[in-house]
Amino acid sequence: MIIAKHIHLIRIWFSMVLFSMLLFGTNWSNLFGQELITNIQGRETTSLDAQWHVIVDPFDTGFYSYRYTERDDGYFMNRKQQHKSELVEYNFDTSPMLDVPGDWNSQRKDLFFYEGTVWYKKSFDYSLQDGNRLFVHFGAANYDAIVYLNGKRLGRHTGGFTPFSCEITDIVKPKDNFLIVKVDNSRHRAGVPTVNTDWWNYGGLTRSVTLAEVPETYIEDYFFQLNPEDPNEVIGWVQLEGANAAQSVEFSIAKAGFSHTVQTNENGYGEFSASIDVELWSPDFPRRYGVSLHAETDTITDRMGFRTIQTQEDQILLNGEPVFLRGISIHEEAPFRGGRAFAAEDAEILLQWAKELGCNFVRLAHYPHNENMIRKAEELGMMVWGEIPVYWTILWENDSTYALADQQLREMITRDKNRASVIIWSVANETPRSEPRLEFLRNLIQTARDLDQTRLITAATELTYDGKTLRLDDPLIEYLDVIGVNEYLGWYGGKPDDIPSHHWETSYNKPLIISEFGGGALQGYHADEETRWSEEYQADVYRNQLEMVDKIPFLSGMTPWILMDFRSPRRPLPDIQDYWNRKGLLSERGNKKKAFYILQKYYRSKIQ
Ligand code: GCB
Repeated sequence: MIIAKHIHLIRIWFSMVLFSMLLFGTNWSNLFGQELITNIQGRETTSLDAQWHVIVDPFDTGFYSYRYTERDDGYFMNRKQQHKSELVEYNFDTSPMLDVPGDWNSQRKDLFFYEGTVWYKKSFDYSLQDGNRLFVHFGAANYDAIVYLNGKRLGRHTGGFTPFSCEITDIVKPKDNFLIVKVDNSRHRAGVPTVNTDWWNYGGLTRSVTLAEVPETYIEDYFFQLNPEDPNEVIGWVQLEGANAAQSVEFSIAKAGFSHTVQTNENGYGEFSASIDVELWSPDFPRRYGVSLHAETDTITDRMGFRTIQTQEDQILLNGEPVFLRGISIHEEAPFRGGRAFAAEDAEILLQWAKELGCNFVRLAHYPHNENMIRKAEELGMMVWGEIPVYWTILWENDSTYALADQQLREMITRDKNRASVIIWSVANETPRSEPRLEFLRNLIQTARDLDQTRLITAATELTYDGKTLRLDDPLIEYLDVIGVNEYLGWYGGKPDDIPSHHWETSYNKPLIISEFGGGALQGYHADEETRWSEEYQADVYRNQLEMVDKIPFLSGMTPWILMDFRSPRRPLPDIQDYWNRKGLLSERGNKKKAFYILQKYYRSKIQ
């Protein structure tokens, strides 16, 4: 199986890179990636979600000495005063607490704009069954995390939106373990994202922290997807990790009468393709099956849908049939409570609003959202665009920037590759044209294709505005399956009334998703259509945009900007924005604006 071979080679390459990073050390690297535990929800776990003690450390005093060298007695040692004369200038146990998961900015007023280090500490007891292994798994920490258990440094992870885990088998004790994480959300010019974004830099342990107990040789990862060319064939591979690497592993779906056993090699890897007969997943019929993997030493279960996604000329085909993607863009912000969303309940609210709007598709902008969102989408029948934060002005010629982007792409695909909801990977948003940028993105696209040949690849490109002609001519388009493009006629340029007189051109025979259009409105503010920030102005933008885009012959979908108002430091206008981007169709309190109903009416008319 060529697809699977490729993936295996990539995995070996990835391990080699990580190994050399471990040997030689770098500042930016993911030193956890060697343990890519996937499907964390399908494992035997203990949650560490709770209140954790925190120390806010703006000068990194717990990490650097006054000579600015790394301390070996830093806060990670969790020292306590032993004698009344002893000087210890911190104390986790008397320090305040924050909820994990959760960003710090929305939990404490004094941390609203904070960017820097916060130390987190959680104590726990654990009796590990003899012969088993234990991992600590972080759903995400924004942006840079260094993890210590019982004073020992376990590793470091950079990148705020993807999971990482590491083994603690040899360190964990039955009683009084202390897990300490230094989380730093400072922005970096060479980072991914870089310093300039239009969203809030929420810091902290923003997603769940979990202990996962597995057998000595366990199922580390697996892939199980339909062949996009043939819905009666499934492609699979499995990766075992541990001493007993060569085993037989049975993939089975009881409800579909499917069973196939594959033999893993001395590296724990085995791959196959097999005939299968399943009811296909779609937004109208989000059928999911219970899938089991039985190895000789481990078992894991999953619930997954099966579907195919392809393009044919300028159309997108779901299960072989043309589909129009009635979408909306979403940021990972919690309705009502505010801050970063992380819970299944947050996902349920956001996706139900999208359903009410008439959507069958959501763009999860501009970074990988939490896994609950992807799973809920699969359950509710919502197709998903997944994205990495290669946004605006990335340092295209910097090797460590590339490595960070590459790592986040791999981590996103590793986590979500078995979800039927995800149909498309996006590698970049609104990046300025240049040769180095093209090379950077072409390499990312190649990686995405090597890792997953069952989904489509896109990016939000930029248009050329030539009078009344909008030209899709970004050279990046050549390498994409689907053209994404952001366009803000009627908001950042021109009047809403002028929008419909524009027309679109392209020389590429590929489907188009308009990945953004929109305008801002303060919910509840009413005026005439010419008044900025009124619901009427925003509604007029939508009315005119829909009239224009409806005439684009190669249009396959759209994800207007955006479902709900979201926090942004770039939006200070008093009494209107107050640090909210107001382009939501709903306010952050869940109140619908007029434009919501305009898009809803349009989408209802599009339902075949
Ligand atoms: C864009 C960006 C998005 C912004 C949006 C805006 O083009 O992709 O991140 O939030 O415009 O509101 O200006």
